[in-house]
Amino acid sequence: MITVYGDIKSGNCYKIALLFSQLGVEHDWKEVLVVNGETKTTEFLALNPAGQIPVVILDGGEVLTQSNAVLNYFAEGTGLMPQQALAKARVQEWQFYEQYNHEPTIAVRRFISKFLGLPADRKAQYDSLEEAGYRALQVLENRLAKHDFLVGDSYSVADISLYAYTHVADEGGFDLSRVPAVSAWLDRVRQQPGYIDMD
Ligand SMILES: N[C@@H](CCC(=O)N[C@@H](CS)C(=O)NCC(=O)O)C(=O)O
Repeated sequence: MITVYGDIKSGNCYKIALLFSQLGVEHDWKEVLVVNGETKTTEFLALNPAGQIPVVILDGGEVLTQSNAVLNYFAEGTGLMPQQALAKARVQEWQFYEQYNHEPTIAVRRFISKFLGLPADRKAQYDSLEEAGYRALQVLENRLAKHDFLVGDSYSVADISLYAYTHVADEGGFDLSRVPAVSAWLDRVRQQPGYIDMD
């Protein structure tokens, strides 16, 4: 049985829950909470020295980390991962963008606000990420104003990677009405077969 260590409220973990639901991958979900220090115990660090969720244990006992690597591993050979090399690279383009520009702004503001309760000593960081977060959303808006999905014409793991934190960006203080094409795409993702919510 595949085991996932994660917290469904974390976008990086939710990506995996969403993909597994859409592909019908049976798994055992073990809850691990960052705010309780559960990712920094000796036992957890033995699984993932980076001290982060999600962590996935494959059937054979191999440990797989990095949310987008997990998505790509399970999506390979399914309709959610294109077969052609350039289209696969396009999926990765979005995933690297997500991890370098989108997640560090949108997810971090959400974490500071929703999980830490916007403490005074994190307010400057929270404020400093606003402009870059809107820039990251605008890049999505530019693509989605002309296309229904991020890669090609159909739903793929690239959409899962970017949907995870975008759909809860309001919890990080972002006004999604400023990006109408993104909002319409969020609705399209919600209509995909096997879709599950974050909670
Ligand atoms: N690049 C990693 C990021 C994972 C990550 O940042 N996980 C967060 C929860 S969303 C975490 O475990 N944070 C605890 C920490 O960094 O100490 C991935 O995509 O899986």
